[in-house]
Amino acid sequence: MTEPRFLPYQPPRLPEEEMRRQAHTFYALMQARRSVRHFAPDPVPRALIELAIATAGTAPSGAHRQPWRFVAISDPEVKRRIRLAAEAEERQSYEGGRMPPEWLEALVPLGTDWHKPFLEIAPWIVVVFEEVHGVSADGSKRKNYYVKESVGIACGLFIAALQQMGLATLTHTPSPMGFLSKILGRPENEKPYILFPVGYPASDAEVPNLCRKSLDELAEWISPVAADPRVPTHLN
Ligand code: IYR
Repeated sequence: MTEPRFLPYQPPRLPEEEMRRQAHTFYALMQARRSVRHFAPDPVPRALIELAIATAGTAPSGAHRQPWRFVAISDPEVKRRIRLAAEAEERQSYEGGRMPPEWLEALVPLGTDWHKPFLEIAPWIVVVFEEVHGVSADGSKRKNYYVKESVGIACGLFIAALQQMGLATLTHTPSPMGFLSKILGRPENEKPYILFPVGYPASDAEVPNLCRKSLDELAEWISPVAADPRVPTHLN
């Protein structure tokens, strides 16, 4: 058993006005984000992808196991193999009866189909693997905790980091994703979690006309009875 060890943690407290300003700026940045399926082929420096992955790696994780692995691909040959394998699976899903009519109906507003040209056009594909269990020095299995939650949070930070640097991405989950383990030669304790094409949006990129839920629709407040029953929103 290792003993717990602690360090002081005293990040500076900002004046409330400054907190509000920074929160608004970040909210506006994230509100402007859209999932993109039309990418420009322009290259993106590896250093930027490194920073986005490093940012993702700051996520909290169950028992601090950090159960994630990011595989970043810019090799056109490997991107092509991923595209072909993803399209073969997606074709089965869309046209081979694997997706029930209700699901296909739900995707109509997104305009998606089995063609995935972005997997070749985007300069980078980042495939995130969840580490289902760790492997100790003696080769035995080491349990991980809250793996899906931890990797999901890491992916959220990855998306935010890309948005902050003006890059676009898409949360893509070709299904099933086993082909990614094979093409990328990943060990048995890693399972594909999500795939992100990353790049600049194409100059003629379009996105579906969707609305996000308003704050009223997505939040509930449990406040003391004396509090103002209709507090004005601070989002404007
Ligand atoms: N994986 C398919 C289908 C798909 C599923 C959901 I849920 C989406 O939000 C979008 C697409 C595809 O990528 O086309």
